[in-house]
Amino acid sequence: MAELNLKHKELDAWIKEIAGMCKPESVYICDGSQHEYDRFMWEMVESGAAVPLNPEKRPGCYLFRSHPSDVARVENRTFIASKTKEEAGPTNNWIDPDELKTTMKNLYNGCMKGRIMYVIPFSMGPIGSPISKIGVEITDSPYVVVNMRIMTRIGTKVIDELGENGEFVKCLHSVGKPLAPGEKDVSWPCAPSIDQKYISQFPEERMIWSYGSGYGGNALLGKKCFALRIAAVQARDEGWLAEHMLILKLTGPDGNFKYVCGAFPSACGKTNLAMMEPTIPGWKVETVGDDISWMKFGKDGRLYAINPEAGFFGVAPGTSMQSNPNAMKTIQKNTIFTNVGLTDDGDVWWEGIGTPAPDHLIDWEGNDWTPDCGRNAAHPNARFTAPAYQCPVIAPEWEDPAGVPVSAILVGGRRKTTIPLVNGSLNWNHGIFLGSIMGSEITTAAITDNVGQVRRDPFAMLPFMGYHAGDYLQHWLNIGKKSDMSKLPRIYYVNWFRKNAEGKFIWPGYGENSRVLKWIVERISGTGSAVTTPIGNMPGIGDIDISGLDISESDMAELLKVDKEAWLLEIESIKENYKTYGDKLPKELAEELAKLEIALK
Ligand code: OXD
Ligand code: MN
Repeated sequence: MAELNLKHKELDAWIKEIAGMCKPESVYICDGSQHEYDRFMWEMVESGAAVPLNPEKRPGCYLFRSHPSDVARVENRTFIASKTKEEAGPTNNWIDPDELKTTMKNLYNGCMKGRIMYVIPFSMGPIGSPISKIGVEITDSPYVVVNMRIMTRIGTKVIDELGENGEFVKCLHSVGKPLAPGEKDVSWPCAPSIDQKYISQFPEERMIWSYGSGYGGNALLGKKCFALRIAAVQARDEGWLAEHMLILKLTGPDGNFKYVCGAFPSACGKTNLAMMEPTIPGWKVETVGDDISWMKFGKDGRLYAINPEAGFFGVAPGTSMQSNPNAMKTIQKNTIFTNVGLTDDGDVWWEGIGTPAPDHLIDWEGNDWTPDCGRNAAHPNARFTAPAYQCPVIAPEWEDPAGVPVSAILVGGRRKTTIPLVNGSLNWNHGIFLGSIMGSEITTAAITDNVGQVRRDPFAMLPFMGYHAGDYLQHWLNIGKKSDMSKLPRIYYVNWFRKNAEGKFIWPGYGENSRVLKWIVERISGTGSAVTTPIGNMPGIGDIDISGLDISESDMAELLKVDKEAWLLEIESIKENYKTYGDKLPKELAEELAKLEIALK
């Protein structure tokens, strides 16, 4: 420890304090170099934690298999430890911060014994951008280090940017598996039981403490914990927006382009939309980000977005040349795969990859697998971690420190009834109303879905709001009050997932969604037409370009219908949901709901 003497005194003191508590064998400050990454990978291959893939098929790629108990974000072990329960609100798990710290300090005490403590200085967003923010993650997991190097910008350049007293978010992570002297490590260390896992946010202190899990958003603390939960609180206090949104650039045949953000809950094809190949001739989509958007006001009064991440942490199963060819090309090299199947020739395979299942492979749990064995080859939440710059359609300006001006925000979920293909907000408050009621049907196999079983997920932020959900929606409304509304993005509620009476999807989705984006861009540009309905501004039949698409007029009519009876039921379900907010339900939203009810009756 004596050699540690960083010029940033607070950082230096914090590292020493954590080392004193966690008692690692040594402390290592990551420089972020390729050499360092290669060395860690090599060490993990040596220890058996990583499997190098066939360099002829997947150069620079590695496979990891997690412990079967540590495969996803653990929402019931995720805590917002604000000073009061009231601040965390009804949708977050709350524990008193002092109590939580006492519990976690007991767990952290000596938790890194026999391990190296890695210090990862990282920037969310391009280093030096006025929209970016810095964090430092302390972890005992080299798997976290290599993933963070892809997902964020890490290393010495970030320490330099911090200077002597730059602000940073303290992120502490441990897998929660100290090693006794001479004890051999397992390939995926983690805490033995679920109730020893804690993913804790301390919003007032801008601090994250994570313990017991090595997987995804539980461990890569720049992503959900910082860039959403903590950043949402910073955004509220500083007057900007930290959102669970993709960012794409859409260019038309005339060369004009617009930037569009989109909030969708998990399993709605967000990454696919962000990298979409439009089917309408002359239109082009380029990717700025696939998961998170930080938006701040520019001097011109418009909202500018950056993607705070530098990589994609995408769900592998279901990703194919048909669903997302650009993701498939992105993950051809330099990619970390977690919990996918390993083919006998050293490549990866998963359900829905679009190629026939091989006769034999090694599944995500390390066992022999054959197509008839009755098990999945890949875990349904298996992931790829890939550098964003490898995406063939990455927008050239994706790292522009100024961000990109946002013209439209999409909100949506998976709804087989009621919600039309696209519906434009009437004004800002109405747009926030649409964002507040979005969500997906809960698809439990045993129940037939109906409007009562919608999981409302405002702006897809339910698991990621670092504070009271009512205050969160009020913040969106306040953004409108403080700005020139004519310069704000327009909000559109989309639904690609309508089904017909036979249970089949009516809209083909994927690249065909570009037809809806085209209408939206035409609307923003003032050229597209729409009809005003009780629920919003909708395309009339014929306003959406369906040339070359095999879809009947009656199907289009169904997709664009305002189903009055269904909406009246929807209103009852929204009223029920709005009770969650108690007296923090913004009055503007209650008004929007009342207006909708009157308009429909
Ligand atoms: C994600 C999620 O992993 O939203 O991005 O669950
Ligand atoms: Mn996400």
